[in-house]
Amino acid sequence: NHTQRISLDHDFEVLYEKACEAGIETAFSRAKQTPVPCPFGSAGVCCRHCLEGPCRIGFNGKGPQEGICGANGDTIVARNLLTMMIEGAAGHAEHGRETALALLEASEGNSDYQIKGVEKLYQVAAGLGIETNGKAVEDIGKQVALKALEDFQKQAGAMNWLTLHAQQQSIDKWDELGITPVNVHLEISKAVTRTSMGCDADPVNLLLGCLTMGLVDGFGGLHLSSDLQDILFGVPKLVKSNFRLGVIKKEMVNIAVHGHVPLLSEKIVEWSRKLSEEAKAAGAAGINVVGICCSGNEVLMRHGIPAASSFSSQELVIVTGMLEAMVVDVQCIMPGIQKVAECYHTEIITTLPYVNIAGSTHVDFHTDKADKAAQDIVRKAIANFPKREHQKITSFTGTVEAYAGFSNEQIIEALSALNKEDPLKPLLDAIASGAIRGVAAIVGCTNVREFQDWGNVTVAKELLKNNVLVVATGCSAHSLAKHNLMNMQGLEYCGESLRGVLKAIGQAVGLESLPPTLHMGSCVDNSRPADLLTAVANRLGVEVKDLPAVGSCPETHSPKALVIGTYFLANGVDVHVGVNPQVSGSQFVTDVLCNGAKDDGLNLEKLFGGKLIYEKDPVKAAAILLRRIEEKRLALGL
Ligand code: BF8
Ligand code: SF4
Repeated sequence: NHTQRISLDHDFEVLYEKACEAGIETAFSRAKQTPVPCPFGSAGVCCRHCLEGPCRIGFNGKGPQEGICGANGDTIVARNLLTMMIEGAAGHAEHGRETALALLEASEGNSDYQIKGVEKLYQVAAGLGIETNGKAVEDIGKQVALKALEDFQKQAGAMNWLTLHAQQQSIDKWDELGITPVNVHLEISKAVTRTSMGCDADPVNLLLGCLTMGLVDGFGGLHLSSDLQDILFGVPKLVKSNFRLGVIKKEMVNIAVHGHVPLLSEKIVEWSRKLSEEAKAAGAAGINVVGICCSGNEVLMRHGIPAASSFSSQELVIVTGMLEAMVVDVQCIMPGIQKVAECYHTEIITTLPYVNIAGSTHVDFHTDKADKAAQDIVRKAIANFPKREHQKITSFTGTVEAYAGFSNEQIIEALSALNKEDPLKPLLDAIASGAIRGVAAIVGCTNVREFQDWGNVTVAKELLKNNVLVVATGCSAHSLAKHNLMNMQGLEYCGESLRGVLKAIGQAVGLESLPPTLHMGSCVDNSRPADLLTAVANRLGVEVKDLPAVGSCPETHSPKALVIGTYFLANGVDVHVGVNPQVSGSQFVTDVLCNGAKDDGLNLEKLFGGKLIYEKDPVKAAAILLRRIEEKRLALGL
């Protein structure tokens, strides 16, 4: 019975108790104050798209069955779902656009950034049909950046990044359904329009709109961001680092980087190293940067920066009393951090003009003054070190080792050690022989209403036990790492044949083995598992939808996770969510999303080849995913 517990990670339970005793509110305590969420919102039947409402549809046919305007439950539920998709896709697309601008500025030389991933630049340029012969790196960088920005402007055709990464069969299907996105901003603006009062009132059409948002997210958000970040900062390579609260060091100036776009956190890492003498002059042993959420994943993947917390426990990191500054950029930043910080010496520093938190410090951050901003921020943290209240400190010694940095380039490099001519072959052979039954991406969040890490870890262990190769991104990667699933200890959870494959590949690159699960990065880096699947499908001459591959988001919290899932659904991959996706108020919408190909009526599986699986119990969810993997194997003749 976990009702009084908040996390599988004991350190956070210690801090939660401490916070409760000190009367400090956190998301966990606020969640306990409203144990039951609003039933109308939970079912997706509450509409507040105009001032005649809010309207809500009564349950079981009782009470109003239409809003004032006549919108029925199916329309309202589908429209609310699309609203969530828009929100998720907009966040990722804005991330992509900012990165594209950063690349343009770096290429034009008026920025504090340079292109570090030259090989990736050539590869992306070639994919986009950009001539590279005899051109300077900056020139090519500029052409690539302009092609990326076109995906926010062009008025006809398909998005450049979609054509760059999608399989032709998928594009044909999307064209036929009329869901292929033209440009990110056009599609988002169209989707906002169609959800507004008096526009789209056809639940089927609205759900197709959700799929367009999935494609906008997948290509304009995920792929575009990962590609351009790899170009700017380099492609991640195998690194070893640490997780859990022991990564916060009592003798050091501790700075947490939190948010998503790595432009800021890259510079914080750089300047923390450069300014360590100043920290020593202030009486500290040096400067220690730790990661939270996806910013944490980004700097872990490229610099081996240790990770302190995933989403749901972000406020509790401050309760250690040892954080001099928490620097944030955008997304998944709880406003609650400011009030918690006020109980300690911690300074919350916001950095983007459109993400401020009342009461916090703001240091304006832009690519042409990134070095200056990062120095200011690091110096603020150093200045806070002497302000620590020693009686309020709770320190932890435990850390868990974890391997990360599994970009596709790194995976291919490892596989090349086994087969230089045809690197994918060892992986395909393992799948064909059944040594690996299939591939699962465990992605997404931790959610304050869930027992932290439990769903993520349980689904992973169940799949590993059954010889499924597991890759992870986002906050779920934090969960897996903290519980030994990214170091060699966790190999004991793998089935024997999977363990054999991991060892063979790992030993080829000088490790004892690959870790049981492969950390592929942040949430935008869900582009990486997608690219891996596409490469495997192309090599086999099949479609992604045919592969024994699944996605699972056991502790979903963010609309971003829902829209990432929708991107995978549009590619025919089954997607599991462990948290209510808020569509139960419409049987029709539920059927379209969750029914199988053999069921009556229209549904996703019939159209694309995969479906949404909503299952709260992680053991049952894993069993369903395993069954789906076996079904796809069978259909492939394996
Ligand atoms: O983009 S996994 S809680 S931090 S939404 Fe947020 Fe979910 Fe974490 Fe990263 Ni992704
Ligand atoms: Fe009510 Fe229709 Fe307005 Fe929604 S759009 S609040 S259902 S009147």
